[in-house]
Amino acid sequence: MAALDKSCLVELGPVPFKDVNNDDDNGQTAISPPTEYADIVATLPSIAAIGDSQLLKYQDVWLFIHGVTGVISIQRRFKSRPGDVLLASPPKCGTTWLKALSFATMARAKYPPSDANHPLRRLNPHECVPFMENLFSAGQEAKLEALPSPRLLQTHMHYSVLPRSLADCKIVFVCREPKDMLVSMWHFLQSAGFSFPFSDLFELACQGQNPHGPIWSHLLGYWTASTARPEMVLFLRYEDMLADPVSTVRQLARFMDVPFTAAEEAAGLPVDIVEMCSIDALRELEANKTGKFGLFFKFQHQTFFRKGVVGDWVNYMTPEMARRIDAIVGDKLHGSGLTFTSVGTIASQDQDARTLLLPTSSSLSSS
Ligand code: PAP
Repeated sequence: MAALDKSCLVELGPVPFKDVNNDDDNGQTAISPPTEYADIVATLPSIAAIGDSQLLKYQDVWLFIHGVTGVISIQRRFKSRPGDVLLASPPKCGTTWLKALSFATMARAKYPPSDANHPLRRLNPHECVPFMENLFSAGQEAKLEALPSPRLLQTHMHYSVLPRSLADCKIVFVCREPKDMLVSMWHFLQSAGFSFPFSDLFELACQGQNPHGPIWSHLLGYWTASTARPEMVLFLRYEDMLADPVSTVRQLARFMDVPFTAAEEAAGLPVDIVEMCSIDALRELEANKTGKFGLFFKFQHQTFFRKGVVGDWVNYMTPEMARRIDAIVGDKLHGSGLTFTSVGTIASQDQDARTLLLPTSSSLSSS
């Protein structure tokens, strides 16, 4: 793939997706799912999961049916461009935050964080950076073509199912301690109208059958890629981002080949970006208090900004549940060098839990 002239990246920056594709109804009336994959979909193993819905197993990943169509369509139709940057994650691991930080960092010349009309002050982060599966499953991939380079794109796909053209892009992956991820996912699905006990999602996760599961193969795919090609795959953890968001922003800028200059550092740009993208700042904005995201499932913008802490799992899991999933995930990750550490006993208060559960970062090669 031909390289993009990096000197122009800072000047250009990504353009907010919604500024280019501004449908009144967020693309609702233009939904036109591809039908040519019906034969493939019909043969896939399926399970009844999460209320009345089904999950299908496509290339060893459990997905809602729209997700399957989206992934197949991406595998067959996506055309990468020089300069594309892919943000990848399991759901509920900090995608919204990573979108905001990455967009603000890459677009800082055109949209300084001091700008009162900054795109992230008038749009939800998901309206700035498109979710690929959503668009391809709705037959709306032309909207990605309309987006000028450099493009920031987002996916929940496992590394193993990425088409070559996407795997060759620069990729930023963010993950999160799995128990907190599951609690966040449960709240999120409840907010979209799914009604089921947390224990259902927990059981699915233990079997590797949660939406976008197995959790461990999602993690291992990007972990392995990041250790093999650290200049192309940046592996981040939500917990590390919370502990030191300014360092994360600097890391993002370096990785995207747009490091902060001495003048930008002196002007406090990394700190300004972190403050603009903090959960407290974002959740107060009208764009995030109102509106919905999603084509097949609808999620209120406000549901993307819940607690934003480490260790909320203690409020939803028994010690036995925690030990069980820790053991399963630990066993699956064994030997990879990737670990998640839950220290101590179950705390009764959120605040105690946060201090107990901060992960060790000894296995991180990316910091
Ligand atoms: P998605 O996969 O549906 O896009 P994602 O953004 O990855 O969701 O995850 C949402 C989580 O990130 C929420 O965690 P919680 O349920 O445990 O609270 C949400 O609160 C958290 N989050 C969203 N924005 C921020 C932010 N700016 N800073 C820190 N955490 C955030």
